[in-house]
Amino acid sequence: MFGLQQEYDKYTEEDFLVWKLLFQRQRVLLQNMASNEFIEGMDEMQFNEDKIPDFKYVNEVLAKSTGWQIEVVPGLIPDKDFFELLANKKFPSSTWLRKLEQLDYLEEPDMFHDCFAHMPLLAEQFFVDYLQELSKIALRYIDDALAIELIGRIYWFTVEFGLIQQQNGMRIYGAGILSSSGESIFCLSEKANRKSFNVKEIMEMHYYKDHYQDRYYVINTYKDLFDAIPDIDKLMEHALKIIPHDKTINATPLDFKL
Ligand code: HBI
Ligand code: FE
Repeated sequence: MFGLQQEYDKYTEEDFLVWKLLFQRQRVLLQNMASNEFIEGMDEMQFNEDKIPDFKYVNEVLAKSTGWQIEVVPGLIPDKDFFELLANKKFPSSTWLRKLEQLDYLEEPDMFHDCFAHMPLLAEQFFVDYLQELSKIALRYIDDALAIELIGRIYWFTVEFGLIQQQNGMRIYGAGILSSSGESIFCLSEKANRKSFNVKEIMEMHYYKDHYQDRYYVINTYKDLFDAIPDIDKLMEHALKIIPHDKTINATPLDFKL
C-alpha cells in the first residue's frame, strides 16, 4: 500500500538516545503494570533499551505467532487505509522517533508509540482477531462519519486505553497508556474511574485526546473483546438508525435507548 521500508541505518545517535530514555522510563514502570501478554510479547520481540527494534525481526516473530505483519507508514493515515491494513492483518507503524525536546508529549504517534506500545500485543491471538473483525465492521461503514466516530470510540477505549483484570492484579494493555508514563500511573491509581467493559456505554460517550481519560474500561480476558464483536455489529446498526446523521457528534452523551 505505501511501499515504504524501515531505513535502519539512518537512525541517528539522538534516535538511539530517545529510544533508550523512553524505554528505560516505561520498562521500570511497566514491569508490574503492563498485562502479562504485553510483557511476554516484548520479550519475544527482544525489545531492549539499547536497540531500536528492527521490523524485519518483529515480522519474523509475528509470522510464527499470529501471522500479522508490520506495514511501514509515514504517520497517521486516512481511516480507510488504516482499517484496510488491519483487516488484512497488517499493523501500520511509523519509523521515526520524536526529538529529545518532545520526550514528554507529541501530538502524533511516533515509532515509540506504534512499536513499543502496540507491537507486543500483536502476538496475542484473541486481541488481533478482535482488531481484524472490528476493522471489517469499520470498512462496511467507512463512508459514514458518524459510524467511524463510534467505531473510533471502541478502538480508543480498548486498543489505546484498555485495562485488563488479571490474576496478579489490574493491568494495562492499551497502547496509549503504555507509551505514556504519567497515564500508566494515573489509570491504576485510586483517582482513576475504572468500569467494566461495556460497548454500548463506550459508543455513547466521546473521549478526550488531550488529557487523561475520565474513565477506563476493564476486560477480564482478550476473548471478551473478540466475543463483543457481534454486539458491536448490532449496536452499530441500531445506533445509525436512531441518531440523525446531520448531528455532528459532540460532547453531549448519546442515548441509544435500547
Ligand atoms: N493512522 N498510522 C495510523 N495510526 C493510527 O493509530 C491511526 C491512523 N489513522 C486513523 C486512526 N488511527 C484513528 O482514526 C483510529 O481510531 C481509527
Ligand atoms: Fe495507537
